[in-house]
Amino acid sequence: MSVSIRQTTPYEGQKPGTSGLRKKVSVFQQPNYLENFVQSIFDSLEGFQGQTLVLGGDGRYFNREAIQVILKMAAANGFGRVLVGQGGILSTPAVSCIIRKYRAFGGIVLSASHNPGGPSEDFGIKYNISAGGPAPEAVTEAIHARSQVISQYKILEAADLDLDQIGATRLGAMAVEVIDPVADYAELMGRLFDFEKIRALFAGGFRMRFDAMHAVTGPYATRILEDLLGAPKGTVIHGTPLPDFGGGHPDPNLVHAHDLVAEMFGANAPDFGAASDGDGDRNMILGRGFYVTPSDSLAVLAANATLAPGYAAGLKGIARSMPTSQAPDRVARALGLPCFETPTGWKFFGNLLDAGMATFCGEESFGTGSDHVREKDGLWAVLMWLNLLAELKRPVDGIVRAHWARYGRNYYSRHDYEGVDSRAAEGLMAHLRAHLAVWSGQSLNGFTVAQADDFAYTDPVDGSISRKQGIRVIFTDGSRIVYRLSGTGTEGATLRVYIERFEADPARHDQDPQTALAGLITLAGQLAEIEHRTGRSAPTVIT
Ligand code: VG1
Ligand code: CO
Repeated sequence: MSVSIRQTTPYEGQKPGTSGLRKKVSVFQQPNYLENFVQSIFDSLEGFQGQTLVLGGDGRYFNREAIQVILKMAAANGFGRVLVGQGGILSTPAVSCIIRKYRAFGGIVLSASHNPGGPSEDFGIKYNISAGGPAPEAVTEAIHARSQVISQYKILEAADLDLDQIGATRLGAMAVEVIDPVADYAELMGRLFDFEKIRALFAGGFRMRFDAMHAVTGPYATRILEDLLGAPKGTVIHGTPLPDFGGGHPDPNLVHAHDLVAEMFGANAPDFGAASDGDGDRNMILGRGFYVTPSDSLAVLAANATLAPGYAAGLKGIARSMPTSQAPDRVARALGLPCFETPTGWKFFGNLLDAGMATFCGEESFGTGSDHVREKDGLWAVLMWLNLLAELKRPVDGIVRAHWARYGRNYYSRHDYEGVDSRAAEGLMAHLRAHLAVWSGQSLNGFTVAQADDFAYTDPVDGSISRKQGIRVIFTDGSRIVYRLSGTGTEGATLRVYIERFEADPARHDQDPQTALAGLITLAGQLAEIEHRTGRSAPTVIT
């Protein structure tokens, strides 16, 4: 087997977004497109000779082909060993877990997360650092810069490897270990949660449905919930990862997890429902006829964290992304914990977790996690909820209502306008930026603006500054409207509008969020001239 140095020319726009490089499969299938990006990753790193790389993906279309290419390139570039998930499967949190456990140099995750898969859908690639988390901005910028000047890449001339047999093999001088994708992750979960108590819960007749959405969590959920915790067979639905996710969006929200939602809001609903996304880092939590917003979920988990053995000593702090509701802040205040507000994207939590400044983190976009890994973790959140349910012996809605009664309710909703013309979206953001100073201090439709700005974040650990992370209009009663453009889409632009209002009075905790937020929703449309600028009279997705 010999190493080839192949000549190549750069592709424009190999720029990682909120979470790696995401493009249509057809873009990745262009000659050298994947190779250029992988070589740009390796060229941006130092000191990996002889070290370990973790490699796996969510099983979507092009996953296996990409893994074969990356294995040969890792060998040619001098990695000592690659740990690759059987069948090319590893969830994002499992990659993070395995990097940390085996002290790997880093990892590569192949996924476009919640975006659809298939020949005409999306693919993605993301590099994770030795701490287990997504590469920080300095690294992703270096990768992008490299991709714009790349002229050659290295690859081993070798036959494809069998990814389906667990065991050790070699690719030139590099060791390749095909590993059980679930084992290390399941072992970690067993150390954080009281599996005995959860087993007893299921043995007592507690019923759950977990929708893996034909994505990566199928094998994880089946092993952990059904095999280890004794949930009845069939608890996990859509449990086989498919290259096209069965034609659906593997996005765990009220719109895309429709089968689960129908069951949880129908007659004879199970006690607990949950779903995860393409790569297993997101979660949606449902009770019987009840939806828990991700922001509330983070707040409830933080408030009850000490019930799980892994967090019995208490939390060091809580961190949430800026657009996430302020419900977790109220818990932090009550517990006397520091609370951090970071830009959107899990990479911003890494330093806080490494420095021991935060233990739980979350995003409104169905992301929850802790310092056990450096990614958000869908099944972790589900197990954390199961542990609470086993301890509190109350239904999901009862737990959340009691939480609101104690802390107040942060009504919250996100309105997405997908596939908007990119120039119109840029224009809308520019319009908002131009008006920030004008709106400050003004009363708009009866809401008085306390502060209007473009969110900038200074990392408290390394002092790095990230600017232009979203427009915030904050009102004197703590209500907020936030606008930002998605960094994960592959078609046109997606405008996200986040709306939040606090309600202290328990007598008013039973409203529909869209009704409770109606005044702010109208104002959000007016301030950004959404209909005029995008031609859209309603959002595509409301969560
Ligand atoms: C979205 C979410 C963000 C999340 C990111 C990656 O980003 O809003 O909170 O971190 O997806 O999640 P954006 O830029 O489209 O708003 V995942 O599960 O796709 O890795
Ligand atoms: Co994801």
